[in-house]
Amino acid sequence: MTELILALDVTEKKKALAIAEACAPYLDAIKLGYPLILSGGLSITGDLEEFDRPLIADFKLADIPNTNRLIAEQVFDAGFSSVICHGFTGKDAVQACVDVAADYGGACFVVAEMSHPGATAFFHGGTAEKIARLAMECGADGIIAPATRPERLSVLRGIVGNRKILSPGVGAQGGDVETVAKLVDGIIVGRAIYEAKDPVTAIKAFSAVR
Ligand code: NUP
Repeated sequence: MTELILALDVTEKKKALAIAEACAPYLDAIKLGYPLILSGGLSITGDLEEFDRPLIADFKLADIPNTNRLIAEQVFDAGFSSVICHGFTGKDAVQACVDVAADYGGACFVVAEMSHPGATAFFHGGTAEKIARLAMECGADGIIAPATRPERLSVLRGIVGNRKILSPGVGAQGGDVETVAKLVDGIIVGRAIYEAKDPVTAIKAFSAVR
């Protein structure tokens, strides 16, 4: 079954926690990024603990190996079970994230190709394929690849084999959940759930497709 990951980009802490609580029974993991961490503080990981769902840190680490390592250690110390890093920084920088994740018994996912329209300015001409290969060489647990371009998911699947593809871009960015769910290991959904009039009804609909 395809995992359902809630992108909790809600900048009002109380609202974020209420949505997480209501949606928790229907989701496999919660992804937090800068919007909520910068508004609610890193300690929100402690508040989310009671819903008993793995937390993914979407900080898209993109620094030198030492800085990536220091950030990744903070991420896992804060209670996250996975971290997302960029791959364009190269092997040593990605390896630093993968190694920290392994030390903590966690996972590292590498952004191979982004989902927004502008991403194709750089993620083209084989760049995403190169990053996906690099992620595999480093021993990453999987990649992030775009639900907005299902044909690219198939190409990248050929590189990552049975390692995971987590895919943002369904719903608000236009990706079709039925098409994408068959191609990936996890779909990442934000606005289509947390901006819905009734987030539980919305998440149930996504959950039913998997
Ligand atoms: O390529 C990417 N596209 C993307 O949307 C890589 C990501 N990490 N994301 C994240 O997925 C984005 O930052 C947001 O947290 C989530 C998608 O949210 P939404 O478009 O479903 O609201």
